[in-house]
Amino acid sequence: MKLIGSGTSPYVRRTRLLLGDRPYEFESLDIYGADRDALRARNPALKIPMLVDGGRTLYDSRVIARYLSDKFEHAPLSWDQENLLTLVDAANDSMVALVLSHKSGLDIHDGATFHELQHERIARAMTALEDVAADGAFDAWDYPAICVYCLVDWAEMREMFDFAEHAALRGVRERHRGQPMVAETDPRRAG
Ligand SMILES: N[C@@H](CCC(=O)N[C@@H](CS)C(=O)NCC(=O)O)C(=O)O
Repeated sequence: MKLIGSGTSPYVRRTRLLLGDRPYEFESLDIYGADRDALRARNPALKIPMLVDGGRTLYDSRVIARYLSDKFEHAPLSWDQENLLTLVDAANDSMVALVLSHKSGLDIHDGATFHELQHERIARAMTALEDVAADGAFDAWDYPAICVYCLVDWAEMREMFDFAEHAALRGVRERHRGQPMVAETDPRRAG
């Protein structure tokens, strides 16, 4: 298997944490710079991660997780867990959109409808995740916990969210920071 991604993407990191110590090759792409053509050649959606296995290329971390779950005969996620992943992805996608807006020179606090919709979605989704985290939904190191860990750690690194009022989400990070491959995949280590 080959995983194509980057050292900073939270979606790539969750896939690396799911793969753990299984053997695979990791190829890092600079998707907004030197490796843009390589990305264009491999994924018309122009996003990372991608997983290549045999003759098949899979796009999207959630599809990759489903594929790996089938391949390694893990129990499927429950519908409640799928909903939690949708909340994680909603918050993370909106944060990525705001980071790109900021990198484009826009003021993400200018009151523009596009920016306000992202801020509102992030606030709602993070509050919902905080509530279930407080009830122990991410206490076990399973795929939903991995995705929450990657979101919280990346949001903190990018200064995209103030966790002062979200003690349970901070707790998920503290609880799992020693899990296998977490230190090795820290986005702060990527150039
Ligand atoms: N739903 C996708 C989201 C992946 C995603 O947004 N990746 C970002 C990197 S963190 C990306 O490739 N962004 C490129 C872009 O938005 O142009 C997944 O779960 O894999």
